[in-house]
Amino acid sequence: MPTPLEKWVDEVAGLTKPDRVYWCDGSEEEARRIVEAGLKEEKIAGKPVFYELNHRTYPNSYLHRSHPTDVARTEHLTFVCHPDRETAGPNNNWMDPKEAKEKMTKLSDGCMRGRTMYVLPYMMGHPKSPYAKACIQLTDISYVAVSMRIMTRMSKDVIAKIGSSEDFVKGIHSVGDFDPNKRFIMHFPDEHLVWSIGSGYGGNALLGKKCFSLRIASWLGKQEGWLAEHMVIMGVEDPKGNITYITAALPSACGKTNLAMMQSTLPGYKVWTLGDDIAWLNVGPDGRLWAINPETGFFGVAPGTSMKTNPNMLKTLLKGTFYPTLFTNTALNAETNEPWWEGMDGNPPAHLLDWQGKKFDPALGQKAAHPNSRFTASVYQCDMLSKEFDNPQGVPISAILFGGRRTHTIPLVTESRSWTHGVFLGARMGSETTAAAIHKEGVLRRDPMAMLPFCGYNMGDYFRHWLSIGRRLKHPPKIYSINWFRTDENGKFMWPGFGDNIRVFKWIIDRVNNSVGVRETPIGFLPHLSDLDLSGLSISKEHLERLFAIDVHESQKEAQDAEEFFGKFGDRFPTELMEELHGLKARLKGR
Ligand code: GTP
Ligand code: SPV
Ligand code: MN
Repeated sequence: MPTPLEKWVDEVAGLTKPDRVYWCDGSEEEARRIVEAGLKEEKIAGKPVFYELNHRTYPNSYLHRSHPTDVARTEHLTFVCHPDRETAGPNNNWMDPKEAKEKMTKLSDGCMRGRTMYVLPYMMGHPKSPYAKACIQLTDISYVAVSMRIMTRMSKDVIAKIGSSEDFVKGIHSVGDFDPNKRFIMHFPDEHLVWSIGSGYGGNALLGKKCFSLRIASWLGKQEGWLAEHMVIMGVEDPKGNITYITAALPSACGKTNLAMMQSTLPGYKVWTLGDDIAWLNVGPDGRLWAINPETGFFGVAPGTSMKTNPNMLKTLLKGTFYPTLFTNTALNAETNEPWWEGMDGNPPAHLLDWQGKKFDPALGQKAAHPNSRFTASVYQCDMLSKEFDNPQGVPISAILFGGRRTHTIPLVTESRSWTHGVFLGARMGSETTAAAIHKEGVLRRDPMAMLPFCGYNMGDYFRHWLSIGRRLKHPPKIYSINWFRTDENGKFMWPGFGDNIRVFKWIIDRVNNSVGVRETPIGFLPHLSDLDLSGLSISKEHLERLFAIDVHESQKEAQDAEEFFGKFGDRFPTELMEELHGLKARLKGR
């Protein structure tokens, strides 16, 4: 008797008609073979899936050039198919599940012909964690198979764990013919199923990542009483050796990987990495909030990563273990056979190929690496990985940070007055858009909790869920709003950022330990500027004041914009948060 898993794999193979079906075991030897297939047999628009890089300087590293139309998440082609539109909410594209299935079935008929279907068994979360989930993804491209082996705990043990159960997370993925008109990323939350066709890119194709661990998991979390969030998890060790665990939600390409790997500029402070993209948050029996990172890899933005901004990330990339390191859509130094991107070091090298493999001509004024070019590397290559990384229970969280790219209005750091006010600070978040998804860059959009593209259900209900989690916490984390991106009249970032962000963390830890006070303002609690440790930084008092300046007119406009956004959720938007908004408006008016 075939198991439900075997039956499902057979059914999908019957529809997609691959030449071969290959069940992965997650071994090193197997990874080498799949890379080999990507170097030689498999093609994308007639070109290889992988190119070998200089293994002397970049051990076990490969370059992947995607299809030219397939360079970022495609939010407009991403659907959450709840039985009714209301449950998906105004924050999601919705399609009736039956209609979506019919559409995908039609598009998938024979879509794997001539290819291998890889069956990937993996866990999101440590297998011993009570919060972990057993998953199977089917894919027809080596790049996704190898990436998933880096990003998740892939092992044949997962097949044994699933056994004859029907209870496993399903992902069907095919690159199809990369036609953007036939590209869809469909979620069926009630069936724990993601079905994606037409793209091989990151969040569109690594279905354990955003599709399952955020969109579907957020829905599971709503039903089961936990949260799936777009957050970095880090431990910050102080000079006495105490470690404070903190999570931070920032929209795509707004600094999570950089926080996760922060090289502190304050003596005695050290950051330990737990995750750079996704946190699953559970209320522990002790009434604290506990976080695990369901992933085991970094899929990080390459441009801007340098020995100056993020030395720990570069060291991780160069470590070279039996997990391969992948570079996607970076430029290539044709002389040294090494990857290159803007902001890595100095001027472009003389013999540079751009992300599509064409000779790079700086005179054309284009970037050599795609702005959303990325690296994929195992967390186990990271020297600053927290010793708690594999702890099945996770780590207890003392502070939650909400931030975005805001050139104006939002101060460097603001403390919330309560959990509810903190949820309000998360709900009113906005950020200027980046290259991580296909849309116009640099436009301010509301992005509550950095989850707008990833919340798998109505965000009005999501805000209520956040409030209900707060009610169950005996020791709730403090909640902060942060902003590293405020600019001056010349458009220059006013805060040095990167390793100097530790100065804000030090203040937050001092607040968690109740060792410094705050000043009350209409928008929340701000630091006494003298409590910020700016030793070794040359920053004038006037400059610092501008980082914290509250412009009443701008803040009123901000509140107005948030109110319009909240209005989209109608009755589902919680009154507690509307009261926070009214309180803010009244305080800004001086009442
Ligand atoms: P996703 O992987 O897309 O979810 O993004 P992420 O939040 O992990 O973003 P990442 O850390 O890769 O940041 C990407 C961009 O933000 C790069 O261009 C960085 O140079 C820039 N960045 C990160 N931290 C800072 C900072 O403190 N200050 C400034 N000015 N830029 C920063
Ligand atoms: C993001 O866009 O937030 C990412 C990259 O982390 S992707 O995996 O493509 O979603
Ligand atoms: Mn992300």
